[in-house]
Amino acid sequence: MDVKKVEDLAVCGWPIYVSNEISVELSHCKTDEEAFNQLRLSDTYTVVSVFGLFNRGKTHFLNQIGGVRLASGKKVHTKGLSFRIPRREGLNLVLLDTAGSNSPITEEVTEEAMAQKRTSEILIQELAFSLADIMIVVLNELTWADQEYIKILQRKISQ
Ligand SMILES: Nc1nc2c(ncn2[C@@H]2O[C@H](COP(=O)(O)OP(=O)(O)O)[C@@H](O)[C@H]2O)c(=O)[nH]1
Ligand SMILES: [Mg+2]
Repeated sequence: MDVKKVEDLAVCGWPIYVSNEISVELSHCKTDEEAFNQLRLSDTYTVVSVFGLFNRGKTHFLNQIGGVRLASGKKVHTKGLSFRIPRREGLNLVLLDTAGSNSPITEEVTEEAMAQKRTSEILIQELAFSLADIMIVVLNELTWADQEYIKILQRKISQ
């Protein structure tokens, strides 16, 4: 789900992209119910959300633990919120990847673009936080920005 701007929700919504693998699998389904049954999704999931600043290796880590292939790399930026369900028997897990905080603005850097970036990052973090059953923070190298980020998460957990 590509959460670029909070304001888009009132105008055009946020686009949801489905992996090629799932698109092919659902191509013959005519209704949402048929699609749901085809995916054999469970009613209950444990959501594992990965947090951390931009470019710390969140997507790389999820790919390693989940046996999934989400796009990862210095030039590939995870869009908003990225959900992946490793479809293994008896494993009701949702892996939730986030765009991460502090990623660069990809359009003209104006005051407005910075404010929009800040609010959309806060929203993404809030959504991932409220959905999470298990939280993993990926650090890689530890900077004071990471320490501050952890403090904010700790404060939110204890609220
Ligand atoms: N070899 C190795 N590469 C890593 C590790 N963590 C991150 N990277 C690399 O660092 C880059 C950024 O990782 P990515 O997962 O896209 O960062 P994200 O923005 O936090 O999701 C990618 O090129 C990864 O392959 C790690 O533990 N080992
Ligand atoms: Mg990523």
